[in-house]
Amino acid sequence: MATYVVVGLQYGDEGKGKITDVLSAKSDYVVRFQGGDNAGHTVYAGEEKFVLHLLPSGVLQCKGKCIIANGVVVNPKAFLKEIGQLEAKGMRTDHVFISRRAHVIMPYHILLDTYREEEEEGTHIGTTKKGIGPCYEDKIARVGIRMVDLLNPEVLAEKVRKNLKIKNSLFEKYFEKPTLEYDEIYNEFLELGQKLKDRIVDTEVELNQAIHDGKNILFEGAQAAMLDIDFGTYPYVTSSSPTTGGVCSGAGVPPTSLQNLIGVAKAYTTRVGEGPFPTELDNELGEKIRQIGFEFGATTGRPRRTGWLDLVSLKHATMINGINNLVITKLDVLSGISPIKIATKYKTEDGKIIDYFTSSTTKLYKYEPMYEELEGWDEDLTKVRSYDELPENAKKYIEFIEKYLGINVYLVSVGPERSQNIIRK
Ligand code: 2SA
Ligand code: GDP
Ligand code: MG
Repeated sequence: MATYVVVGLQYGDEGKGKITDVLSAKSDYVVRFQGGDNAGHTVYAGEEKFVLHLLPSGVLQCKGKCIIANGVVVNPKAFLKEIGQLEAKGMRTDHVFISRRAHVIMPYHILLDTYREEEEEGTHIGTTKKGIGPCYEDKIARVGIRMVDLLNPEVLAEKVRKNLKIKNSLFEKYFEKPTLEYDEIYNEFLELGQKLKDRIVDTEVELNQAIHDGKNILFEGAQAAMLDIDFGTYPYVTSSSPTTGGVCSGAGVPPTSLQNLIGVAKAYTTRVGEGPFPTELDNELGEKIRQIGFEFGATTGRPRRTGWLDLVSLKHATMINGINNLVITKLDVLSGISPIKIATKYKTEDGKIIDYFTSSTTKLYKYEPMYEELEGWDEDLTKVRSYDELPENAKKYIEFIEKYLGINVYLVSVGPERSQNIIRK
């Protein structure tokens, strides 16, 4: 048996989709364990570009099964749309299954998410407005609708009625917005359940059997450690656990079954949405990185904020995740930039020098990153395929990261395509 977990170590968009796609060619299972269609995972297959949102990025290459496990929140309409898009391109989708336990994103979740973001006095998180937070709220409040409920007309009717009573009152009285019609929602979701019924299964049973049978399983994280509901920059986070710990509860597999914990980090940092970003480059250089790295939201198209690599936050992320294999992506984007800065410490508001991350988001806004400067390189890296061929300064950059984190970089990505990888022996 071999199990692999691919997680993001920064604020998302590290290139997890590309890495998952590459690894999935040898997988019997590729599993999403948290998040929903807020994710945007880009995969280039030859000339063709795919952006996966809810479906595992292994869907293109995996010869086995693709699983959307219990920890994911599922918008059935988004699911069918994505399936339809793949089928229109002649891709196979009969190997995609959803957990009976996964919670359903309902229209009122999307509206709540949207209205909150639009509220003048609210805390603007900069969400993707896909209803992710409100759906997880209902799950925790034990009033959520699960995939299995779509297959039971009586249960669905009761749950929709109860939820609408509360949500409609909120829409009407608090947000001063139109209310939703029961019949429309009930009928629509009953029909969606019928369309999906052959794909709704007990995924935890199958996954544990697969572990027992020694299959290759790849767990694919969405978002990233610094957006984790517990360990990220709360409240500017997503509402799930995108860390390796989230795999166990999000897919129903035991911690002892997780072997290769692969952390993906960009050679610099990006963040989309609100929240602290100590190494942000809100200037011309930041704009240059945005253009060269094509840093725009894969789901919403929003420009991503850009900045230097932050090893203090990366160390926090590798610690929480227990990462034993590191992947550095987008090294090619740094060609032509010199010097390159890397944050290794923070200066607190009272002048103290620290090298650990803080739980206080308010304080983090006031921390100043302290940088080491490394000389850059001018060479184009996109055709480099072996570590030895990299310019000396690019190697020094990689080795600086390895030394600070105490973890080996086993793959360096130098372009968006499947073949643009340097694998360290
Ligand atoms: P949400 O929608 O409730 O999960 O938003 C909460 C925060 O989580 C961030 N978030 C993301 N950050 C990076 N990438 C994501 N996926 C898309 C992409 C984003 C896009 O791949 O580019 O297209 O804008 C993603 N999904 C959620 C979000 O920005 C909030 O900070
Ligand atoms: P994910 O959410 O972590 O899967 O990442 P996204 O797909 O949202 O964003 C990563 C972007 O970088 C995508 O447009 C990828 O095609 C692209 N990408 C991935 N790896 C590399 C790389 O090594 N170099 C360059 N230039 N682009 C890359
Ligand atoms: Mg993304």
